[in-house]
Amino acid sequence: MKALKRMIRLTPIVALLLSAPWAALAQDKKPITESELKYQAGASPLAGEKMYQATNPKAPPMTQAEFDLARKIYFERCAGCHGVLRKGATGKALTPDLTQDKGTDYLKVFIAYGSPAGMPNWQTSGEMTEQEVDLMARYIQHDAPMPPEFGMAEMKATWKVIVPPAQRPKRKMNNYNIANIFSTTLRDTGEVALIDGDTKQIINVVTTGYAVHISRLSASGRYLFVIGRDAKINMIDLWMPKPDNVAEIRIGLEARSVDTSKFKGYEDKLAIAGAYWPPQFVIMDGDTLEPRKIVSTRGMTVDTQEFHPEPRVAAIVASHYKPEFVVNVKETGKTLMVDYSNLNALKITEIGSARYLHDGGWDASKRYFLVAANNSNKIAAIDAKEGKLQALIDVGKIPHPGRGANFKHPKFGPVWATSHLGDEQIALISTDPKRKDGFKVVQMLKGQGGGSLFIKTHPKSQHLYVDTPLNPDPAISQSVAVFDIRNLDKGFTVLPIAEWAGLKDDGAKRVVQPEYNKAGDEVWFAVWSAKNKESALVVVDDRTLKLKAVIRDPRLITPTGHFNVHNTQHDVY
Ligand code: DHE
Repeated sequence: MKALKRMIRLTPIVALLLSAPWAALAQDKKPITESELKYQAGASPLAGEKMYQATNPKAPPMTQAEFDLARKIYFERCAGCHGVLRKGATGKALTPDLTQDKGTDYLKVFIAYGSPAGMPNWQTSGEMTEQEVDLMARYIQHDAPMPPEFGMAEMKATWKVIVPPAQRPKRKMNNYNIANIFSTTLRDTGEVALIDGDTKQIINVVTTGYAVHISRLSASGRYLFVIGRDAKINMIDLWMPKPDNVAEIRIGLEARSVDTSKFKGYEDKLAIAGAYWPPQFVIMDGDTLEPRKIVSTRGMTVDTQEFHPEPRVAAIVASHYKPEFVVNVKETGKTLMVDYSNLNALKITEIGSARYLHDGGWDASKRYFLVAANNSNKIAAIDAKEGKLQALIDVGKIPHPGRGANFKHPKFGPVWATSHLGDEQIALISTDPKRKDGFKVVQMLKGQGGGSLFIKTHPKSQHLYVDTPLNPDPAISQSVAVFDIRNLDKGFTVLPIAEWAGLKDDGAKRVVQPEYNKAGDEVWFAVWSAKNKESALVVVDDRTLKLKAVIRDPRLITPTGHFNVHNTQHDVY
């Protein structure tokens, strides 16, 4: 009742503000979609970090307790879009110079009611109380508190070699077909399930970092590296009788990416991980994770050339052409080619493209790395041989390829494909530099809808799978579209993956990330529900597009990504 009265009192101001462009608060921004919002607005592990209260005398006062609560809410709900230091990313910048001019009432309306540009209606949706909205409106008028740095001493303090290299097996000590093991992210339990791709049995559930994100393989395929959102890396030895952790380290307070050196002569020698906070990447020994070199990514943006204090590290891949890591930096819109042949005289080639670089993968020749600049609706193609930008390609709204999909188009030759979070299109980009239309979109397919995250094919397959887990329509988020590569104009077939899982309860059952087995004749999907609901993995026979197996197990809590050892090791996608 009190809330309602308060809302009514705010009504004229609400009407005024909701019709006024929120863009006045920051740089002009395109509206963001519901799918993108769901994707970006995940809780940051920084919510649990201690930070000093920064009090701005021009802002409305806050007690220490209020500040601590507001800070926690900010990192749980807001930081994914507005950035750690509130400099803006998918969401607007919310620094005191911008927010104080607006005043508390104005800010409260925006937080409570949201905006057509994509700001959620936190109060009217019931996600925040009136008191919390008031708290947040005051909080964002104070200076953003700075989370702590994380240098060599902090890293070393978290570094553990659980089984030293000398005590590890000298040869494979199990009978698993290692190349066909899948590492499945169990997002909300902070674990990965190692699943035997041949028998579909769980080999081990290994404890990893918080809200674990991706898995990558060493060049030899022996070691599996897993990174959590809390920047913890776990190194798992697949040669052990029961594969398990042999080393771990935290390389920061928040992270998403990890990879290992793949160039000839450097196989299994080095590992690299990129952090969201602090904005930095770290090169480590490939067999122990001992940190060797930390490099900050703070610097100037590619376009307006202004300083950015928190350029997060997004996708990292290892070059096959040179002893280099390809490190993509989100907020500055730059790809760094990091030459790891001499860590004491580190050479970095900086290639500018567009903001905000996120995820990407190699073309079939592994010479070109194609990365989504998702806020610019572009794909940047990096030539790893020449160390230059090959092309900046306009695609659909918010491209999100995962690592993309490579196949031979019947008419246009080799192409790399991406789907989109913001629309239903699938962009096919020619990756043949000799063609006139090389590194241009040669065809746009129409999929089921927006909210797509991952797309996949395999050199032995004639199919292209496109998921749509963040589409608001459950019929679309719970199924997957399959195209016949030989006849793309025919449109797609829909596979009801969630229905095939046969789950009894009413979970979200989002179907996420197609991943092939080693042979390329079956495709695995996660059917992802909340932590307290049952989830499953569904395996499809790629030849017949019929259900082949359902993997259900009480330990499979919130499965999301899955990574086949062979395909991940050899960049097959
Ligand atoms: Fe991811 C890859 C960041 C939310 C599942 N994700 C990546 C990469 C980055 C990233 C930078 C590329 C890593 C690389 O290749 O080195 N992801 C982020 C976010 O910042 C974001 C938007 C919000 C967040 O809070 O983390 C986010 N991601 C998600 C999810 O909600 C997903 C769907 C479920 C989950 O497990 O959290 C998810 N992201 C994945 C997966 C990959 C990934 C499965 C690897 C794709 C691949 O094929 O390699």
